[in-house]
Amino acid sequence: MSMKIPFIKNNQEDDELINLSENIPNHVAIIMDGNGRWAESRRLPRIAGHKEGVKAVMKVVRAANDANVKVLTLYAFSTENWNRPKSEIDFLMKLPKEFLHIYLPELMANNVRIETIGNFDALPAHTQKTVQYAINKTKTNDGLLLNFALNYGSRYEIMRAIKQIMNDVDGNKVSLDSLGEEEFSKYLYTNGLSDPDLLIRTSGEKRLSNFLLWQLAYSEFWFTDVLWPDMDENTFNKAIQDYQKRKRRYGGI
Ligand code: V07
Repeated sequence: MSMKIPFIKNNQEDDELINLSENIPNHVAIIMDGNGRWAESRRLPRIAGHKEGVKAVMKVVRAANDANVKVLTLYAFSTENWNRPKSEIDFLMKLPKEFLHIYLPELMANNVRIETIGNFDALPAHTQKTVQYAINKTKTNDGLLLNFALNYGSRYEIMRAIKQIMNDVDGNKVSLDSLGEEEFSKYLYTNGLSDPDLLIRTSGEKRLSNFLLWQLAYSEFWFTDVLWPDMDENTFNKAIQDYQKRKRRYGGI
């Protein structure tokens, strides 16, 4: 990974230098949108956009690691994505293997830990096997947590939490009177993680699309027209700088 640069020049609007080491978001979540559009604009099949998107994932992992971000949660496959053509789903389900085949050595060398959130058991067996291998292999790494949302849907996650809570109330493991927000959070896939400080969505769409509805309650949102396969270290750093400026404004008032 590239060397850390302590000061980088801010965008053109003002000539201020922003210290990249201050007010770094602990947890960044990203909706990786625009792969299909990227491909279509090049008269390529949609899957060519997904393939190109894999490279952008690694660029952002490097940038997040360099910026000292602790958790990076990436929306790789939603519960709604099952409505896509079978051929596209089959292709998407092979991407974890493609990604890990190329990049797992670099992730290991940089102490990155891989985890997932979502309905893991409903993924194809071959995908589960590949991803589980990477989770096991990286489980003692104590650097960046690279958290893939795979077969993730926020409403499903919340319903699942409610059902588990009702079960635990039945079994006297939890009492409804003592159930608060913090206790409720423990029933979500993100148990143990702090909420995202910053949400990024690419390709100009400004929707949550069933991503981390509970967890994003207080997060800063940052949108860009850049399509996911064109995402790089520079655009990621812009998002971080914008976040830093917002935080500094709060501090000044
Ligand atoms: C997927 C590539 C990025 C653009 C958005 C959708 C397509 C990386 C992974 C992955 C998942 C688990 C893992 C290692 C890598 C991935 C899917 C789609 C389903 F352990 N990219 N990527 N998984 N896309």
